[in-house]
Amino acid sequence: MKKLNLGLIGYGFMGRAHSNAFRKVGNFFDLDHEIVMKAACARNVEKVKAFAAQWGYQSVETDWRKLIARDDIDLVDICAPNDVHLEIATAAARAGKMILCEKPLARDGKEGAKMVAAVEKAGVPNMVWYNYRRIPAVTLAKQLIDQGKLGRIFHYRAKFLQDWTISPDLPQGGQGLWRLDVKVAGSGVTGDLLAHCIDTALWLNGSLDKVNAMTETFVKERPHNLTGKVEKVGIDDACAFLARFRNGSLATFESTRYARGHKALYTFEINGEHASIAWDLHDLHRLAWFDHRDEGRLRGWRSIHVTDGDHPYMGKWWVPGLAIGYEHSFVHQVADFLDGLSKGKPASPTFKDALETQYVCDAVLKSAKTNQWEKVAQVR
Ligand code: SOE
Repeated sequence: MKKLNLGLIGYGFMGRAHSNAFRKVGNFFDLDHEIVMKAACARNVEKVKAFAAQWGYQSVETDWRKLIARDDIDLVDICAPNDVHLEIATAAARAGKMILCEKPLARDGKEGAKMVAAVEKAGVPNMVWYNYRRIPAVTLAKQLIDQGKLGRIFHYRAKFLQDWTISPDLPQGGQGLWRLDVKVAGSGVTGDLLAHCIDTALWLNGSLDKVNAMTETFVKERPHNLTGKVEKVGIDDACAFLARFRNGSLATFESTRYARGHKALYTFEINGEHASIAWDLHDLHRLAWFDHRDEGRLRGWRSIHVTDGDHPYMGKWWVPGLAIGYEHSFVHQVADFLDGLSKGKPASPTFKDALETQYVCDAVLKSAKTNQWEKVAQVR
């Protein structure tokens, strides 16, 4: 086993999700590499020490530059807010580290392109955590599409609905709430939630050609946690857009944090010439499937319980019929990254793959301003 020393930056929600994956992956997947939880890094020394003790990191740093300068770190995982992704990734690439970066890659395409240039110049393995690709039911959807079982695809419909920012009393900025601060996040639901929908869509159905979007900011001002002042809200609270794929299929995407009753309702439905599929994060181990080629009397929507040994990733877990959940998508992503290292094949989405999502987000936000269809820039 080759040891791979990990340095993790940031200990919020994603720091925990990733750490859990790093700890578990070797127990369930047969790999040539072993992750060593070498160091956790965050500014607050007490908190990062507590985090390191809880998750089994051997040491702590309070300055990410020091972490990157360490010779005993091979792999840097960026779980810090979006506004520092570019700076950390560029420095880590220059230091020759492998880099994993939490989604979205950056605040916008410009930053994302610089990150791609940095990892390509350094020639370091890299990957972005768009974890939903690796929910077994979503991976099964990819297999079915790639095998041509849907035939020509006419429609793609996706939404990601939440309701946690409805209260006007909720502040913006600081730990946990930086997603509401445009300077840190780059955008609102577009970069945070639609980015997931776009990543899955590009993976399943290819590139998008153009988009036509509308956005809204329902609560215009919020107290800022860091300045203590009431400040203008710069993020999009909701966004909906129409799109055309390059393969000719039509798409609708919608996301909001104002859909009372919905906590993380990520769904997509794809309608093809022969068959349709639908998936729902709240019921993530199921894939809905309708096949027009079935015998007429028996034709109907099936709900496939994606928990059998021949379903993607499931042979590595329990016995058929026993479900896994959200956290396992992260375990699968680490497993694929490590497998890719052994085979010399990059695991997707690489920074370059994720730049395409960033360009779609840019076009969406531009279209919401211009009220016009906007072309999506191509990744070169
Ligand atoms: C926002 O609430 C959030 O945590 C996103 O940042 C994640 O990427 C998404 O998977 C769940 O919702």
